[in-house]
Amino acid sequence: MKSFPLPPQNVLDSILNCKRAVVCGHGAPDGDCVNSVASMGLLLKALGKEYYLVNDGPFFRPEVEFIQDYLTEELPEDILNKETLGIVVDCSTPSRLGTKWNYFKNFTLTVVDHHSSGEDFGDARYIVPDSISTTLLIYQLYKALGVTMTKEAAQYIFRGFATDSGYFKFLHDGSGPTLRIVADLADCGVVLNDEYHYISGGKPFGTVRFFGELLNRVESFYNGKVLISHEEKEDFDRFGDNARASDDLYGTLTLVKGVQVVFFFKISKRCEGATEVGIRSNHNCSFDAGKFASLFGGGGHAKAAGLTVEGSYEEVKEMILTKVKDYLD
Ligand SMILES: [Mn+2]
Repeated sequence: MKSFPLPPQNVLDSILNCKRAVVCGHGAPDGDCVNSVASMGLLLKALGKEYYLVNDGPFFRPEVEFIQDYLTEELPEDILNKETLGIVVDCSTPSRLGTKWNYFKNFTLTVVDHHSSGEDFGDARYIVPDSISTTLLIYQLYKALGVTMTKEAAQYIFRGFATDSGYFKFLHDGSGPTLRIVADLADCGVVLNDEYHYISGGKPFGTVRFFGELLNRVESFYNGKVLISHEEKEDFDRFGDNARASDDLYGTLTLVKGVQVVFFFKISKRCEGATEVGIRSNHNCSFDAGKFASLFGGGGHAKAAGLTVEGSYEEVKEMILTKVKDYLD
């Protein structure tokens, strides 16, 4: 990417001319999603707009919990019409808004997103698959609309970027424009060292033990091209409900020599009797995690994706391992 694609005029107009706005991202939000919602809220506030932030949740990760303090549970009946602008952020299909789509189907819609797959919905769209995070697109909206970037807004934008870039690890060639934005965010008061500890620090002790257990369970298939691990029901009691070790697991396993793809099997909290599978592919191989996930109704990016399917760990593992061999280099 030589330069960052700027927001289309109809997207800018939709925001400037709206009477009020409601902002929403996908359910079970990640860091990019909630920080997109938060920074978009501050933008609307700076423009003097009446606005509401909504999200279906759940909010499982510590770094996304803060957004709950800013969310509205029930929107007033009388704003559910075309005079209200619905701003969808970090979400490529209406269904991922969950129950909030019941609100959004009544609104005029603007979509701001960086997913490469999905549905072509909304009245105005600012879609940049080359942008590593949705928050960087919101940064562009601040610039284009001439809204001053406060330190708080800059922190939200940086945190979304940090989440989706694996704290800079996933940036590839042509990342100059992205890094120039990060430099600007630093000028706005973002301290990268502080942010690293804010985002990654404060782990419960159980997370370390859980990580050790998950490493013990790693199994290798297809000459080490596929590595898998899984969680078990008892883990929640042993290590604590909020012990999340998946990021550490992916970070470690994707660096193993010869590995192409890592699968982590989780017991679904959202869907009784289903298994969730996190997928991460190695930097140097052609395995497309998002495409593979879509075979099972999931989705995501080339290097990181996820899916949820009915069935026990053993059943889903068998299914995935059978299918994956056709996609290895
Ligand atoms: Mn994102």
